[in-house]
Parts: sequence; C-alpha cells; structure tokens
Amino acid sequence: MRYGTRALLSKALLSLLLMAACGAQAHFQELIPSTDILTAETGNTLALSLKFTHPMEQGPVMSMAAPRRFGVMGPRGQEDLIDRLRPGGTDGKRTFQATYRAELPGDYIFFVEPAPYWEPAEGVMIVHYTKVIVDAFGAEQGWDQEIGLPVEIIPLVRPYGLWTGNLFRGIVKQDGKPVPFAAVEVEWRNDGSVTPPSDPYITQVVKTDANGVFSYAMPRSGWWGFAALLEGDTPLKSPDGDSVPVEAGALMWVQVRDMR
Ligand SMILES: [Cu+2]
Repeated sequence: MRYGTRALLSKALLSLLLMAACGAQAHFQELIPSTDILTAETGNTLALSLKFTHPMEQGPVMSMAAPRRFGVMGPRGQEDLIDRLRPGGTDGKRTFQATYRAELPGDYIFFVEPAPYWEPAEGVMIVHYTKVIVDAFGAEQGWDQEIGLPVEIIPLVRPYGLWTGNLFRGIVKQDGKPVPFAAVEVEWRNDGSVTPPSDPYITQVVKTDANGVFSYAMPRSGWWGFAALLEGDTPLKSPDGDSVPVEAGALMWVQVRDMR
C-alpha cells in the first residue's frame, strides 16, 4: 500500500517534470493559412503562419530553428518559398510567417520541413513534415497530389470547403508506401473556448487500417491537425552528440465551418 502510494507520487512527479520540459501532450507543427479558399472577395494574397506548439492546450510554443524546406506545389509546379520566411514570435520562442500571392486558379499545397527539434523528455529529434492545402478561385484541382515527402498524409477527402461533422480521411505514407496500423494524433486548434475535461481529450488518437487509411469526424469548427508519428529511417545526432531516433511526423491541417 505504502509502496503503491510512493510509486504513484513519483509517477506524478515524473509527469510534472515532463510537462516542465515542454508541455505534457502532443507537439504539433502548425502551418496555418489566412484562409483555405481564395475567392474574388478574399483577393489572391495569403498569409501563412508557422508555429511549433500544442494546439489544443494553446501552448507552450517551442522555438523553431530555420526550416530546411518550405514550398508550394501549385498549378505551376513546385516553387521554393524558403526565402519568403520571416521570423517572429515572443520570449525567444521563434515562429515564422510568409505571404504568398496565388496568380492562377488551382490548388496550392504548402509544405514545410522544419529543422529537427531536440526533445529531451522523449530522447528524440522531432521533424514534422507539414502540409496545408488552399484552393484558389474555384479550380478545385490538384489537392490529392503527392509532394513526395519522406512521410506524408495524402488526403482522400477534398481538404477544403468542409463542414463541421464531416469525416476526414487520409492515407499515411512513408517513403511512398502506405503505413498500416500507424497511430495518428488529432488536435483541434483551440481558440480558448474549450477546456478539455481530462488529458485524453486533448489529443484524439486514431490508427490507420491495413491499407494505411485513417478517418476522423471533426466535431467543431476551426482548424484540425492530423499527425501520423512514425520513426524516421535514419537516426540523428542530439545536441549532446548521441545518435538518437527521429520522430518523423506526417502532418496535415484542415479547416471546417459550421453549417449555418
Ligand atoms: Cu512541446
């Protein structure tokens, strides 16, 4: 009995320490555009915001180093946008912003490969390959193209113009091949209007099926992030010089709106 209490206490202490490291729950790379649909009313200029954070808990924010790749696959093919990134953020927690002008109708798949992030609480380097898709001027073409990232979610549902309650489906790929039974973490980008009643409500967890396909019905309007967390092919060096595993995340963001 006494031993049980002590074990519980030290477990509680451990989780407190882990939280102190950078938040208890899932890390998510955010890549959020000012809109998912460009129209004559919105004009053709997009603002994109990149932040490494815990979306449901609204923080803490982890500082991003300069991303390795940032680009878009659009009607003109792939464009490198790395030079458009502008650092921002407060309290030494670096974030990035960019603007982009969509000149042709079509779908624009924005993607980022962040610099590896050292997470001492988990002993891993984290790299979240993240995508978001914006439709310009009603073309609705190109959203299901594959960028060819080492790990990637390919949507099986058109990823814009979604209503609250819609079922999102996607296929998780690593090195171009579907990943069966992979865990996919799901978080809502909290605007402060929801307090999760307990930890399991912060991050939803679904798994892919034997064909690498997952699905999730989104219960609230706003941005939803899907994160398939896989082990990278090649270990990386931690800041201490140790060879450590890589958490290779395939992330994708979609926005849903209430029907009214
Ligand atoms: Cu964190």
